[in-house]
Amino acid sequence: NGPVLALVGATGAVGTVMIDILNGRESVPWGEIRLIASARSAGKKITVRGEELTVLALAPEVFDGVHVAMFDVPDEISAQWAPIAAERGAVAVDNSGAFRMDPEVPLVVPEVNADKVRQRPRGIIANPNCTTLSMMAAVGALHREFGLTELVVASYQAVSGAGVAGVERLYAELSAVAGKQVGVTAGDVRAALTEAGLSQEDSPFPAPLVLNVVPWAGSLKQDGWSSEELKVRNESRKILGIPGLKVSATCVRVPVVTTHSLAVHAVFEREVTVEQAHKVFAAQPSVVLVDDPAAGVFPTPADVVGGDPTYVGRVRQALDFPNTLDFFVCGDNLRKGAALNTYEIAEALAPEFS
Ligand code: 11C
Repeated sequence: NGPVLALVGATGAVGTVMIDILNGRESVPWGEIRLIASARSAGKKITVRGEELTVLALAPEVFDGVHVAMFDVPDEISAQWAPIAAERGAVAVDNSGAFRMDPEVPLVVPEVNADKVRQRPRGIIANPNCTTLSMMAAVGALHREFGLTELVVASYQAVSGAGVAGVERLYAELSAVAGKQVGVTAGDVRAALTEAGLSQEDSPFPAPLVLNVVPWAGSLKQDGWSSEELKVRNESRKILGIPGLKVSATCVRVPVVTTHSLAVHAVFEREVTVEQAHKVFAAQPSVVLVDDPAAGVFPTPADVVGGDPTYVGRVRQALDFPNTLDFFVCGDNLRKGAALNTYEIAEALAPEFS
């Protein structure tokens, strides 16, 4: 009566969105759904598709009989447990960074490289980082038509990319400055946060987020690059299957709760017009074109959060560069950026076990 699906990390930020996605699907191919989390959350009851399920503690035996196991947990937990799930016979679909660049693990965005789900010698399939994912459906569609050669992007990343702690911090900072005339002299925002008892050391971000933008996401890597910027480069190359793709990214955190945005400058082998690009976007089912600046119509996080598609607008031809397009994309970092893409991979696997 259908394959068995497991969700590891069922009580976390992405796991919670995953349960919303499972509950929102018209139908699902699964005969059984198992919810798994740390021992701390085990025993919790969560209703999935009308059935009250008890969260199980992560242990090797919980993967027995599981066909597809989705992991929405930190890198170190995935690194340890996805291979255990695979040994027990499940295909592990992992949303962490632990396996993305492993040559024996496909990195899949179904709209771009769905065929790769069958090439999984380790029994593990990786889901990209939410920043890369937020632009991949749009960039992949353009690449198919015009042949991508270069990508220069700046991200505008939401705080939920840093998990529940990121969201709580932004709300706390908003309360601390509410009604205060700050943001007018250097350091006055920091002073207002300190006065409200919010120390910078306790924040998941390296500077105040409220009334601010912070040009940093992830950890420090070589030559001043952040881990997030290198992920955008390396993962884009792997997903698109262009090992020599030239990529440069600057990742920036902004005071948005959920939905990452990116300003993209894309260079192609062939000539491309805005009209042609609009046609390509309109033909891609998971992309919604929102591009009428004369009417004030373009994608913004506040207008698209909670949605599944990638929203694209501000499509222009760069005036001084041939064969290029500039555009702006917004994608919900917890849905398509994380849970939804993982679930789409799991659904693509289901027929193998039905
Ligand atoms: C952020 N993109 O916004 C990150 C979160 O590699 O899966 C996801 C990190 C990852 O902070």
